[in-house]
Amino acid sequence: MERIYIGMGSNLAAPVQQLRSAVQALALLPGTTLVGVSAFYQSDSLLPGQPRYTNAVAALESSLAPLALLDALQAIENGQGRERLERWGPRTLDLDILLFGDRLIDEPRLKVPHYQMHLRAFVLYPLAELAPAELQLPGGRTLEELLTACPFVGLERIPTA
Ligand code: ROI
Repeated sequence: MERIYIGMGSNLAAPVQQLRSAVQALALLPGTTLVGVSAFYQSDSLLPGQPRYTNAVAALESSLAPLALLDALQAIENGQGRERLERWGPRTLDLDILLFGDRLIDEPRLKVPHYQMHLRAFVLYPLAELAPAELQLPGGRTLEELLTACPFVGLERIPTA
C-alpha cells in the first residue's frame, strides 16, 4: 500500500480539538491504517485578518483510491462543521492530500502533490517528523533541502496531549 500524507489545519472552534477529532476520524477510514501523527504547530495565517492556525500532518496507508480518499476527507471536514463560504476563508477543519505515494495526480478536483506544500513551514516541519529526509517533493528537491530553505519562523510547536 502507498504511504499517504495528509495536511491538517484549523483556525476556528477550538482548533486543537478539531485536529484531535480529525485524527480519530482518519483512523476509522475503511481500508486505511493511521501510521503516524506529527506534533501540532501554531502559526499566524498566511492571510491577514484571520485567527491563528493549528496545523499537523498525518501519515496513512490506504487501499482507497485518491478520489475516494478525497471524498472521505471532505466528509470528515463537513462532519466537523466546515462551511465553504469563501476560498481561503477561516475554517474549522481543512484536510489536504499532500502526497499519495509517488503519484502525480492532475484532476479538476485533486492535484497531488499539493501545489504549495514545499513552501509552507507549517507543512514541512510536521511532515519531517514522519517522513524520511530524502523524500522527494515537488520540484525534485528533497524534504531536507526544502526545510533548509524554509526557516522555522513564526511556528510554535505545542504539546499534543
Ligand atoms: N496559514 C496557516 N498558518 N496555516 C494554514 O493551514 C493556512 N491555510 C490557509 C491560508 C489562509 C492560506 N493560511 C494558512 O488556507
